[in-house]
Amino acid sequence: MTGKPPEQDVDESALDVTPPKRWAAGIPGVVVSLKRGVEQMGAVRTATTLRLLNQRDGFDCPGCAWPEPQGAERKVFEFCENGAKAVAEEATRWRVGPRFFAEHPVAELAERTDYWLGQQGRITHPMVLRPEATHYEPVSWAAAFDLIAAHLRALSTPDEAVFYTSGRTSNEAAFLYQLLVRGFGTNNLPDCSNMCHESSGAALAETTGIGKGSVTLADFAKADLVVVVGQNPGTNHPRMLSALEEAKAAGARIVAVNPLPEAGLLRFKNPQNVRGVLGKGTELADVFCQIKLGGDQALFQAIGHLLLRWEAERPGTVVDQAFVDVCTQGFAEYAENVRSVDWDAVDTATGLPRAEIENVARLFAESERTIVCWAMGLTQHRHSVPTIREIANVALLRGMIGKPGAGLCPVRGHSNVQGDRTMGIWEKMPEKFLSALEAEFGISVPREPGHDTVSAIRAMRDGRAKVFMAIGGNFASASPDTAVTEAALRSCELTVHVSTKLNRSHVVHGRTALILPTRGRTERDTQAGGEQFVTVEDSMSVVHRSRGRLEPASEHLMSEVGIVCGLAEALFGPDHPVPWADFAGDYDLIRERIARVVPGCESYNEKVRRPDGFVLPHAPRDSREFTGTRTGKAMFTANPLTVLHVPPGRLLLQTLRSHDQYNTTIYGLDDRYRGVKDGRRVVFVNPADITALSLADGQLVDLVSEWPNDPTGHPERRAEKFRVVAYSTARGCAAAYFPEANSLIPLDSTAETSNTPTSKSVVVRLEPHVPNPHDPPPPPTATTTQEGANTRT
Ligand SMILES: Nc1nc2c(c(=O)[nH]1)N[C@H]1C(S)=C(S)[C@@H](COP(=O)(O)OP(=O)(O)OC[C@H]3O[C@@H](n4cnc5c(=O)[nH]c(N)nc54)[C@H](O)[C@@H]3O)O[C@H]1N2
Ligand SMILES: Nc1nc2c(c(=O)[nH]1)N[C@H]1C(S)=C(S)[C@@H](COP(=O)(O)OP(=O)(O)OC[C@H]3O[C@@H](n4cnc5c(=O)[nH]c(N)nc54)[C@H](O)[C@@H]3O)O[C@H]1N2
Ligand SMILES: [Mo]
Repeated sequence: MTGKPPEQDVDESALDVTPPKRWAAGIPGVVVSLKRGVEQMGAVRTATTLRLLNQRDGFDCPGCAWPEPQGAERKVFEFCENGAKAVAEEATRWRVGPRFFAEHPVAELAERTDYWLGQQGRITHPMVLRPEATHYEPVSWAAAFDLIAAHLRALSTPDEAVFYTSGRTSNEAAFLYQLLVRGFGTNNLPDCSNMCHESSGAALAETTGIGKGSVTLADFAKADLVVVVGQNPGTNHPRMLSALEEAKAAGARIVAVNPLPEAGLLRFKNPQNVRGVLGKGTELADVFCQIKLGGDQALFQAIGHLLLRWEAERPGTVVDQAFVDVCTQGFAEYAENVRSVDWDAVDTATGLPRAEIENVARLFAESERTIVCWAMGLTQHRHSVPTIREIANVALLRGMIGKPGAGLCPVRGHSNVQGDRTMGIWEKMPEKFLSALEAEFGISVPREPGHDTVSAIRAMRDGRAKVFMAIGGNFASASPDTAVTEAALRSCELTVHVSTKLNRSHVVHGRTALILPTRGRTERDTQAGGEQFVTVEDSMSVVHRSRGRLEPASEHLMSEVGIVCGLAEALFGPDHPVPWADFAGDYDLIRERIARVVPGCESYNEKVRRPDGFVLPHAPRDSREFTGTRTGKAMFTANPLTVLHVPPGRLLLQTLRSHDQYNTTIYGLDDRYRGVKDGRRVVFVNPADITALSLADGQLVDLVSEWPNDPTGHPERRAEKFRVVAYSTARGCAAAYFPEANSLIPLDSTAETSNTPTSKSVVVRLEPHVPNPHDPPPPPTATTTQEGANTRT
């Protein structure tokens, strides 16, 4: 056993700020990953565990959904710094058992940060918090399942229960979970994707007929232009940097579009090659467009406008007319819309010089093979869906879907979020899936769409939902409008969390609360039928096996599959048409059913046993067919331009991830690339805005979000005590970390069509913090940056 979890909680007064880095990974990344591993797992366990990470006979990284190389391309060490941290978190030797819960009343735990809670270790026993009790106490699995079943049966309709999923759940567990929920009688299956790539799914399903990306990993080495918009791969998808490096080596240009000059987009020191370790690394972005938050729709409209103008000047040189004629519809309406683009609006929305936009448009015009990648910078705005539609328009115009080295690439977050959706975790699965489920199992399932994340919170808040169950995730911290979400959870009769680690959702509980501890990806899963593996799908639709080898953190853990089956047996009794007990003993039996219900999964058991698994069909990618759209053709769309207007004296705030967290799991308090150390309550502001707002670098401020349209009559929300950090960000745009800033995001401020919270565009004012009697003494002042050190040069 090495070290101990922290006893003290975060002390923000230790915060230190230095100039940001201009390159990512390399040796410091390796050192950090090993250090974290050894601290939490010990040296031997670190070595054996990391060796299995992302290998064919090993387990899928619980970090991001970036794919593994196929065939001989796969390296002996196929992981990144942040993947190693994710593994260390799960494979930690620290434990949270009955004694811990006896020593810490829930009221005390509720005062702790997510960081402290997560660092305490793996949960070892099922625990219950009874009505009015002050402490969680151990409970048997059987009693826990009976308790949930009794609460569910007592509801006046199944729609009073909500079943959340986070994207780490395996395909097998997800398939059974949605079967349980639909068999019970509701489609209330919100998931983290509602807050994540829902906008991508909505826009792509409408325009290409399938809500998934059309690119494979091999396409990167063939591309001649890769555009990375609204994504920070150096932190959130570090293995993507290797793909970018490869693209670059093969001659591709890279364009980064981001309000922040993220280190990983600028230069990459690949820890896997000599040049990366000893040399200066590879310069990645050829062009960096420091765009304003929410300006991407305008940018892509302007690019479309220029492409059409150049086509008119030299017909036959820019538009892929053959593709447009054969494969698409709606071109005329689209062309009409962007022909009249309002350049003043483009200027206001993007803040980019006209020449820079022309330069990027020129790269699109000259490229034969373009890939556009994006993540949360595009999906979490009011106009996210039209923004992504606009990217699809440009790709269609140039015929960039369904050919090697080209395509649309929404880069997913959670390692199996895409697989969970394929397996039916969605509040509005299509009729075809639902009827296949009925035919396969001889049950009937409801058709009425269920709650997504935001509407689930409203339902709990308004007393229309009384039981909340989550398989993974941290709903309390990940959701918007923290005060509203927490009150919603607290108003439930029962909250149930299937979890590996302690988090805030366990201490913001219903009248009765259960924590059901589960095995993680890294752990061995032995059942009646022998040792099991599970399957997952990555961001590029590759489905493959994952098998852990470590001894489970405690003998009392159940697998997620086992938990779903146990609950189903308690709820439905022994005569149910679904053979739950058999499923729990042998996961091949679940996969046989998946093969018959889920499109593209025929012969599933055989195909997932192939060395690299198999790739799910994707008609646009495979054969340039767009059978999934309304018209059977790829759809151009004409979208009115949205320009976000920020009142004078206000900033537009985005909430993003530091380099030392996995969503609400806080690994540590440093954001190495951005130069922040030992603290998280910071707000990054452009130095010119700091001056214009009469603030000072290093000053403590309260962030007050303003949303006059709030339908619940709360136009303002306040988050206290953030330190101003002078930083290179687009003018008028600020940034703070998720989840600390979630309290500022109004529940009802969501994206059109996808209903995703607008976590990347919140209007805020910064008010100097007025010390109150509870504040600790102020820190010494010498630690913040020298004037301008963090700004773009
Ligand atoms: N280590 C680690 N890996 C992770 C995660 C993690 O927390 N930690 N989370 C996982 C999950 S669930 C997800 S969804 C992904 C998230 O991956 P990212 O989307 O990279 O995550 P964010 O930190 O939210 O970063 C958003 C990026 O978009 C930029 N941006 C914000 N608004 C705009 C905009 O309006 N326009 C443009 N052009 N850019 C904008 C921000 O400056 C930032 O660089 O990562 C996954 N991988
Ligand atoms: N303001 C703001 N809010 C955001 C975002 C943002 O950018 N800004 N991003 C959004 C995005 S993209 C996402 S995806 C969501 C994330 O929302 P969630 O997926 O709900 O949150 P996580 O923090 O990923 O969940 C972490 C918890 O999962 C549990 N866990 C970990 N591994 C396992 C496992 O193997 N099995 C089980 N059962 N449990 C496990 C642990 O108990 C851990 O505490 O947050 C969203 N919220
Ligand atoms: Mo995500």
